This record gives sequence, C-alpha cells and structure tokens, in this order.
Amino acid sequence: MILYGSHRFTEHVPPPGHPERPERAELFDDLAAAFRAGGGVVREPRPATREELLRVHTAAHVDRIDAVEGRPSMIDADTFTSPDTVEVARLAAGAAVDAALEAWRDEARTLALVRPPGHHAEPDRAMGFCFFNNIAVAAAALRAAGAARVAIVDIDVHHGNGTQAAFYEDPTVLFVSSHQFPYYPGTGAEDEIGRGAGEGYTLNLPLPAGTGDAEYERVYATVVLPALERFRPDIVLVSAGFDAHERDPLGQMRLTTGGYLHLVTLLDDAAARLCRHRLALVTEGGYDLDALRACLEGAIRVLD
Ligand code: Q9C
Ligand code: ZN
Repeated sequence: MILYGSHRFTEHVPPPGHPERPERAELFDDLAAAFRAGGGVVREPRPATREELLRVHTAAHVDRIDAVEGRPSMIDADTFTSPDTVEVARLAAGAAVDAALEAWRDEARTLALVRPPGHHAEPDRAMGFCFFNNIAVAAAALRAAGAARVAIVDIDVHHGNGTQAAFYEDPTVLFVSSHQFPYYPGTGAEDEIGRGAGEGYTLNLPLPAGTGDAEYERVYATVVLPALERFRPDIVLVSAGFDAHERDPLGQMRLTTGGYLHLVTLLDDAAARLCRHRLALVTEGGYDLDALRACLEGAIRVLD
C-alpha cells in the first residue's frame, strides 16, 4: 500500500472551534511517520492542475476559489478559507488523483490522507467544508487515463451530494453512498438513482440515525457488494469519511472502529475479486480525533 500525505494539510485553518480542524492533519502526519518508519512509502502530493479540476468543476467555480487565494473568506455557513486554503485544497485534489492513478496503473492499494475534504463540493459550488471534489476529480482523471468503469463508494456519514452531482448522468461512474438520512446536506434519498444514461448508476442507501455495525454490515453485504459485482468496475475509489463512528461529534450513527474496518475489509475483498485489487481511499470527514486515528490505523493495517 502506498500513502499520499503532506504536512501542508495543516495549513488550511478554519476559524477556532471548527470541527474540520488542522489537528486532523497532525494526526495524518503521525500515521504517515509511523508508516514510513515501518518501511512504507509516503508520497508528497502535487497540486491538481486547472485542467484536472475542470473535468468536474465549472470554470466559474474554479475562478471563484482561485480569487480567494491568499486571504481569509467565508464561502458558506460552514466553509471558510485561510490564506493557504486554496493551495492546500489543490494539493488535496492532486493527492487524490495521484493515489487513484497509482492504484490504476500498478494494481495497488493506496490511501490519500487529505484535507480539506471534497465530497460536498458540487461542480459549481463549494459547501460543507469542501472546495474541490477530490474523489470526483480523481474519478475523472481515471476516465481520462483510460479506465472504462469507476466505482465510488462513500462511507462518510453525510451524503456525497457533490460526487453524485458530478456523475449523475454518467453510466461509467457508479456512485454508491450510505449516509444518515434525513441529515445534512439533505440529498441522498433512495429515489435519487441517476438521470438519462446515468439512470441506475447512482445508488443511495439512506439510513436512520443510530444505525450500528450489524445493519451497516447487512447493507454492505446485501446491497453494496452485489451492486459492485454487477457494475464490474476497473477500480474502486472510497470516499473514506469516518464520521459515522459512534464517537463522532457531528453524526449520530453507531459504527464502532471494528464495524468501520469490517466495511473497509469488504471493499478491499471486492476490489481483489473484481478489479485486481485496484483500490484507492481518499479521506473525507471524521471529527473525533481518537476515532479517526483508530479507523485510519486499522485501515492501513487492512490495506498494507
Ligand atoms: N449548517 C464533511 O463531513 N454541517 N462535511 C452543517 C448546518 C455541515 C460535513 C450544519 C457538515 C459538513 C466532509
Ligand atoms: Zn461527513
């Protein structure tokens, strides 16, 4: 397994008290250092290019984000920039692209430890702590590199509205999301299934607050895995949010660390069976630092 990480992910600094805080990246640094000390490879990301971002985002969106480079700003009620945010957000998207391309070309498992997260960022809008949609930009890069079918599985507690929007009419990218519902951002009902040629290639699994390990495992075994098998992806990408953990201060779900690792193991097994073990995880949410650390340590063990 190859890790993508950078100390620079500490340099996006939302206002004090914001849950998506720089300490999350300090934790990523600790995990990367331990992985390196054990002989693992940690790659330093490069910024995503404008061309890569434009495969998902509108020029107006990229221009609006570029315009706040170097200064603090408030983009929505939850989404703030500091002077370095824009450059750090480009690095997060670049890390996701390179992790995905590495998994694709070398039939490898990869993990991009990034912030800010991406899955709420829509083609034309930043929201929900997200500026650029890291995993969507990665999926689009894979398609440009020749992957015919890309599956994205979103395990964050929130619906990945931005990722869904990016590929809603696209039958070559399967988007599967399990999430607390009804909940932020409000989308992700079961009847959102894609549109036009993309109908049937968006699969939403809304779950009530309080859902725990047993029900998550049932849904993944009986719905997510069969959907992946039918789709026959060339690669599986995971929007790896750990805010469905029982300790998370935002979500109200009850996944334990063991439950989360069971899901990661199921997805890893599916990638082994379906696409020569091409699997890339890209971090999203996860706001209890101890839970986030335990889940990521465990995920690194599963993928190693
Ligand atoms: N304004 C991620 O986990 N909370 N984003 C909104 C009402 C926003 C979470 C509360 C939560 C965004 C990547
Ligand atoms: Zn989330």
